[in-house]
Amino acid sequence: LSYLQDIQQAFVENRKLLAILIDPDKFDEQQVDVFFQNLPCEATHILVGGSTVEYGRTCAVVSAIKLVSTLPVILFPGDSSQISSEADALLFLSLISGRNPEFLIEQQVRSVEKIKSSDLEVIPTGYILIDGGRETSVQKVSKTIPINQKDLKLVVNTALAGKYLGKQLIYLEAGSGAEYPVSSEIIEAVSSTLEIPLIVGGGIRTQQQMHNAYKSGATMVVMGTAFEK
Ligand code: 1GP
Repeated sequence: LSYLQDIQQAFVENRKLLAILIDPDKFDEQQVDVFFQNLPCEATHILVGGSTVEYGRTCAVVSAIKLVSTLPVILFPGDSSQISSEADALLFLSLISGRNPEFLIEQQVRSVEKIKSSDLEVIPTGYILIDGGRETSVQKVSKTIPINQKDLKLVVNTALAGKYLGKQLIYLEAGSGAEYPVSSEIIEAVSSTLEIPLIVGGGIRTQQQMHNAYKSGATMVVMGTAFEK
């Protein structure tokens, strides 16, 4: 099975996935063993990426992870400089909630040469930024406005437009370190309309929040900040 097919199968079987997000700039490779010893046993994937990452850090961190872990490593790049051929797959993100061509198509075109010369599995992903109560770095760096949590219809229509464009996954993002995560209401509305796997992340810190996201229809929950400490 490809990495995407595995996620699609989890969606069909109602199996829940947990991705731990590693921001390469905040990760110490010397501590990689300790980090993995302390991961929850439910973790199924490692995501690597950040809004801005120092050049070369992504490759170094992915290589270090690969030495100690057999979990699939999926890139979650903030821009084209964060493509590492050492990873297994790539969330090929398009920030479809925003109107900044830089993150709708420019960075994607820039990353093509690196992707072509790698074995990375490319997973077309519609990335939707939703207001999580504070200005997060993805909002600052992308210079886009998150969709208000109250604007359910706009979130659903944006996700549907993503599906019609051929995105295989939709990522509902409140932003790393968000004050509150994407609401159950939004996750339910999108999952009942779309019937493709949903990734949900940003501001999820507790088991309760994680289970709420699953119950509402998320196939994969992403947690970053909660594990950085
Ligand atoms: C951010 O969705 C991820 O892109 C994870 O967010 O760091 O708040 O867990 P947190």
